Amino acid sequence: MFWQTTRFRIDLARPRVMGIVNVTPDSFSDGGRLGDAAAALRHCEQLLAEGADILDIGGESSRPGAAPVPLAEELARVLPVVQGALGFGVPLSVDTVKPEVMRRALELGADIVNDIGALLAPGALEAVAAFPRAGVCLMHMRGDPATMQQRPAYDDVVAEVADFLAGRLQVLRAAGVDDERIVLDPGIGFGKTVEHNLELLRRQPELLALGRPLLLGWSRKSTLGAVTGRAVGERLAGSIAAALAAARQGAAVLRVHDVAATVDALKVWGAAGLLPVPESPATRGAIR
Ligand code: 9MG
Repeated sequence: MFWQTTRFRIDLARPRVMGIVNVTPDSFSDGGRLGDAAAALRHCEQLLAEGADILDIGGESSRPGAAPVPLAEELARVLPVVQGALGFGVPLSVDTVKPEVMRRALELGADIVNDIGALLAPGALEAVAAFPRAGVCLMHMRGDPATMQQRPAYDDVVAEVADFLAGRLQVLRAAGVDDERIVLDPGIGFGKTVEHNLELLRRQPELLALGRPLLLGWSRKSTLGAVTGRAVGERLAGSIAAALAAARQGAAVLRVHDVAATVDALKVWGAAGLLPVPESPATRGAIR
């Protein structure tokens, strides 16, 4: 399967690694290291040197309880990094829920919108639909980052996530967005308990029936802390294990902080024959 994006048609015959670029002073992962565009661009180059296939640039933290960032501030954080990273020659994703950020980033030439709100914000669907080749990742979230971890409840988390994603897929199709532009994400940690997240991992193949590639973000998430007893800065091994499990269960894109370790782990599992086999040697590895 392929993911059509503004400049690239990404071959997903092997799992792709999406490196996280947080341009947020309060980022839970880098503690403000990437507070300016130059530092963020250096981080982009580092992730690419480590083997990232896609960069996901975001200016608003989505961790539970995070404060919203005003539009002007988010634009000021994200756009200079997108502008500077366009020359790196890899697909650029913009992690945002704001239609104006989507529009301005796509106008600059960004390739993908990664929306944890699944284009539900007024104007978001229109913003993406207006760019006929832009890729999009639609993520499931119950509630919003401010409230989502307040006793989330499901009868069947996998079925409910699948229903939601199937509904959003229909809405995008009706708006004229081609299937090939769309990737789906069950939203690990977004309005889900530890058990919900683990159930989504165990039963992830059921989501493949939606017919679109899956993107999974397990990196450093609190469920890994619950399983291992580790603080956020000590979750590398847990993150790699979860990424491998997700890839083994059919994930096409892995959103990660620790690119080098994830790339190595995927190479070893690929060599061991533990990952899905590429469709054809001719297209293997191509991002064009
Ligand atoms: C922005 N962001 C944080 N976690 C994420 C996840 O799991 N998936 C996607 N698509 N985006 C995420």
